[in-house]
Amino acid sequence: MSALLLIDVQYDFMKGGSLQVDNAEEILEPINKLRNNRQFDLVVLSKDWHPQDHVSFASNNPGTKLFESIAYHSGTQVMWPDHCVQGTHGSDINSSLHCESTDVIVLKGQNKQIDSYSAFYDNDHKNKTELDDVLKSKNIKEVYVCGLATDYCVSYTALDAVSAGYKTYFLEDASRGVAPDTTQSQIENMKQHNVIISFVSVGLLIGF
Ligand code: VGL
Ligand code: ZN
Repeated sequence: MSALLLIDVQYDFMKGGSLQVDNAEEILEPINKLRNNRQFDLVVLSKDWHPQDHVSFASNNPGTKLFESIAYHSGTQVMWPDHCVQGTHGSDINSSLHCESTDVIVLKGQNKQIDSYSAFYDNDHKNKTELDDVLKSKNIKEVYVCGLATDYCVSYTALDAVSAGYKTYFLEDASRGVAPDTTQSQIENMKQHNVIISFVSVGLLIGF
């Protein structure tokens, strides 16, 4: 059984959003094409879902600068602009993404004290979301991961998927990153950890 994991395809990560990722809109067409052409046993949509007082917002850490990394008990924490605040338009999934009523939504980043890039775990790996249980309950063995952003939530999710024992594909043309250097290094990191790097365009032509 296989699942498609669509990571954080939310307005705040796209054009006009508070943490916009370059060319993020370009992922909508390949993802929608993929869904029209291949039946997955399960489709999961993750949503970054922060309280307004979340630790990852520079606005909640006086004296810090946007995008700098600060030392934190769980490692380092990047100071992000306010984004994906629960219930705001920016936290909504882009309405051009083809969704179905059977899709499962997984929320992450709800604990104000710790960030959660992966859709499986908080960054300190102490608390998990329901994602692994949902996948196990449907007997999923293979996951295809894509969305926003490659260098953060997408790669962290793919790396946790490998650790949890899933055969894991990263779909590069259905993902975009925050910055070119971290995007490249995280793609290398995924390769080294047995994530299979693939493309929707290839999957549609010859199959994955
Ligand atoms: C993300 C930075 C902060 C992501 C979420 O979805 O990749 N990046 N929060
Ligand atoms: Zn976030």
